[in-house]
Amino acid sequence: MTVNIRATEAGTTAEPLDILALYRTMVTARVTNDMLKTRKTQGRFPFYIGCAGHESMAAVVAALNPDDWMALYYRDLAAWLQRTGDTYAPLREVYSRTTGPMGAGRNMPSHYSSKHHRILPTFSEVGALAPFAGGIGFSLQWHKRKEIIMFTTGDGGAATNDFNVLFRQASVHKLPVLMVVEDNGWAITVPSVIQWGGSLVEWAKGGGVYAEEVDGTDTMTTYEASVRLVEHVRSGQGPALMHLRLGLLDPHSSSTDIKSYRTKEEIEATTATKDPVINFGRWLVEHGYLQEADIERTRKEVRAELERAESEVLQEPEPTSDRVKQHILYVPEWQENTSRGTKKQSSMLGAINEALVELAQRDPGFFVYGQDVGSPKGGVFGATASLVTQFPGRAISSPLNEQLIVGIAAGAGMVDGKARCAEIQFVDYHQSAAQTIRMAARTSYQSYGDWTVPLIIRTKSGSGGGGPISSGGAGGGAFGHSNAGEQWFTCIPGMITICPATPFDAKGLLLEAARAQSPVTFLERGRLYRSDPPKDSQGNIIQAIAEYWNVPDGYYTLPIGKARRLRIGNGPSSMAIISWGTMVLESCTAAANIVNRNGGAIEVVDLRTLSPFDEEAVAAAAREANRVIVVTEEYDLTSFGRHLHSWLVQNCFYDLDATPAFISALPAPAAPYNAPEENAFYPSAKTIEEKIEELLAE
Ligand SMILES: Cc1ncc(C[n+]2csc(CCOP(=O)(O)OP(=O)(O)O)c2C)c(N)n1
Repeated sequence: MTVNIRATEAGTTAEPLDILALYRTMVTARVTNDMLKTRKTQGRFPFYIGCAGHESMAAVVAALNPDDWMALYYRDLAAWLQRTGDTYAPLREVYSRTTGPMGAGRNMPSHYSSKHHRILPTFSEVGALAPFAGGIGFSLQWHKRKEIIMFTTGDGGAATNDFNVLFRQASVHKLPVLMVVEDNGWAITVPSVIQWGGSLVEWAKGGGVYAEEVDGTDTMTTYEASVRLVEHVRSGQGPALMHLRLGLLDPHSSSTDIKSYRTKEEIEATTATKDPVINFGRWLVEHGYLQEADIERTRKEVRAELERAESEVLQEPEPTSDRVKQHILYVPEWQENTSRGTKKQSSMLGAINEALVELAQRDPGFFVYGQDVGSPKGGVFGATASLVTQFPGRAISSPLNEQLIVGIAAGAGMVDGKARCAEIQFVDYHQSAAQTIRMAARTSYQSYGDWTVPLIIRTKSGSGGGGPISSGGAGGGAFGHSNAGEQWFTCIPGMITICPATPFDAKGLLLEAARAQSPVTFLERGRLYRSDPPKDSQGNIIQAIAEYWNVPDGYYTLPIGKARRLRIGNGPSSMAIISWGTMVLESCTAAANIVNRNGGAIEVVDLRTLSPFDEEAVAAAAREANRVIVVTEEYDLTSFGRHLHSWLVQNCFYDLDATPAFISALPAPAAPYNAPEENAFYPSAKTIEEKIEELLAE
């Protein structure tokens, strides 16, 4: 029987509600839950987290259109079933079958995910999908699409930074986002009064968001409220928040003993009054849609169907260990791509401006999002100045919140399958976005390649303004403005990290980064933005690298993961210096000074891409020179430079005539502001020169 509940609502485009199908979906969720709970206690799999008490979420999903986007959390089995109708999927995931659509058996059960059904990949980190959901909403609005996104979380989840970021993304930009807080009264053992002060609804309204408190134990009330809220969002009036009151009928998860933190009376009262499946069944009988006997008959039918499905699923293949490295990283396959444009002398900042304009020209969906980037100044460093003039609206100024920025670009990339660019003003300030960045990089692995997060994070990094360190004071960036940054990104599986040293490489690599399906961190060294090519101590420009200050007009790309090998001097190299960014310029100066004095040649390997780095080039350089120095601007603690040094020892030991040397900044938080301490903090051409002399003498 179909009840066209929304037919009376003027202007609605939604499908009429099939009330009995909705009930059956809720029963299916509950019966699946009860069956899997038992299977867990029988030791059939390691973990289960259930949905009992949250089945009315099916009614919220019924108020959405099938092409709307959803970011669910682990209690949303009913929402999953209402959208997909796929009763096999929860069984496939719980039994880790390769046929599982949420991660091919790779993730814990109840982590809903399906690109096909527009369900974002649920993370175990509570609330972590929220900033991505804001990015999805941003993209839908940008493309003037009719779909909306629903984000769900528990009452505990409402307290996370991530959720508060989504709230701000949605309210500031008036995004088409429905936020549903499924308040079952508990976050493991903590009651929901601990999660926020006052009223959630009033809090939302104060931020300019339409909000309602809804009784989620009553399915028809939930459905009607959902229709109202969804229509508000779809009409373009901005986001809405639903505070959905529910009861938690089971323990938090299979790992929790419910009686250890909830009283017998409270559990009994919750069971008696807050069961949405029982309440809805009663309502259907009272209103003549079902007979009393239909309740038990439905349950039995569903149970029989699920047992049949389970026996089929148990015949399906299990993952094998040989796939453990699949879907970690997607480096684009480079195609030789030489620009026919005229070459001109350019700064790195000019080259970055050009690359961003090229991207905007080629892709109408490309934008840069970050603090100040939409101002005529083009961000504090001027990297988006050309974009602002030539493509107004494609450089968009954001609120001051780095997690918010990354979430917008990451989510938007998930809609389009193409990288959008987040600008983080100084790499030191990426820290509030660290979780979102890590999740973005994990997504393809977790979802077994179903979802990817194409994303570029451009950020100023390393020592402050001016030219290379040897040309003067290091810049006064001090705390908060001068961290190298690669130590924070090269340790993230699934992340590409690039750090160019020259304008030519900066443009070509930035254009290639936009082709990647894995997120890319693009470290722009502040000292290189306006730097000239490096010189030796006699003031001669070092030709081996100077040519890369000539930048062609138009589009060209350079390969990710390939180093540039620079030979300073003539003949076989007596030393290989491995570096990147500003330290390439310092290394070239040091090498030129030595070669001027001693003759011969020294090779400077400019890694360009730090992760994945060019192992072949590094090994070849070590094999030829038999002596190696790694030079990094990072502080001397666990760092990318240390990793590279250790890699050399492990892989090139028998090619080396001396212990590989390591040069870095000091093990201090950052370079101090005053010049004497600052200069003592960073390595410079002088430090490198001394080390070369020392190592050559060994
Ligand atoms: C960021 C984060 N912190 C802690 C945890 C551990 N944890 C898992 S579920 C949970 C409680 C979540 O409560 P709530 O959002 O109210 O959802 P409920 O389980 O009650 O439905 C906690 C603390 C986590 N997964 N993620």
